[in-house]
Amino acid sequence: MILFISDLHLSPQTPGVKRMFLDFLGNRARSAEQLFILGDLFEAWPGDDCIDDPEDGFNLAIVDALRQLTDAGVAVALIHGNRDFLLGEAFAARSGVRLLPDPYVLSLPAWQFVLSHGDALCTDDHDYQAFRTQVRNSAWRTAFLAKPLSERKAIANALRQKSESAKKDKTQYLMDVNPGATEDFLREHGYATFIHGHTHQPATHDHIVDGIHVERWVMADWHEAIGECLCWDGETLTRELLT
Ligand code: LP5
Ligand code: MN
Repeated sequence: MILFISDLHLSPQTPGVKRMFLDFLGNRARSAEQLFILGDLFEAWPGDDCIDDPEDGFNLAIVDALRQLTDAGVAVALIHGNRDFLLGEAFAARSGVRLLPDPYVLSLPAWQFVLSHGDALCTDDHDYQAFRTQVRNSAWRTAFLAKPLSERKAIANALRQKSESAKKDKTQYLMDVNPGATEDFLREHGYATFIHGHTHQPATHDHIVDGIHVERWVMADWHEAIGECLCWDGETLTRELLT
């Protein structure tokens, strides 16, 4: 069995989500062979040195819980989100989680999936795409990570606030995937079943691309009392509610 989760936005401000996630890792996920995390596991990740932040043991507790799961033999893999694109090799080594490229094609004996966070397809949001190009650049990344952790945390907080206020002025279509870009994406990935998060608009969409039926599963973000995982049992994909 393979499980997929996305958009938990873990932070000390949402203890209910943390509790559900630790419960998920200790119970539901133990019976899986693989767990895929499709981005935005964390509310904001300012660099891997935040694991040992002396001011905050939150991230260490999450990394340790992931390590217990990977040590128990469950293969855990992660695609970066727009909040945690700075999760790096130190995080991977400490947690046992494998970092995947975005998009990632998951070829199984009975089915093909393509996995992504989903933000790259929100092509109508020009402000966001410009921001994304800037921060995903390796020179920018090196310069940012050279700043003290306290400064990076302050920048991340300021950007979160900026993002929340910018979103108030954006119409809904800007914050969803672009239909044409999505169709091209499905074609480029051989009409595989597409699973993504990011938009916080959970639904299962039916696309007809070049006369071929393709499913697109949008995962839900987690809230204090409710979360979601998708489960592939080898034949069917189903949504499971987590509480
Ligand atoms: O995240 P969410 O759901 O609120 O909205 C996203 C887009 N916003 C973002 C910004 C993140 O929320 C900020 C997270 C920072 C954590 C990273 C840690 C450290 C990195 C620091 C980087 C400097 O991704 C939002 C989309 C929305 O999804 C839907 O798709 O609309 O996009 C924006 O809000 C972007 C704004 O429109 C433009 C922001 C311009 C900011 C310019 C500052 C540049 C500073 C660069 C370097 C210091
Ligand atoms: Mn996102």
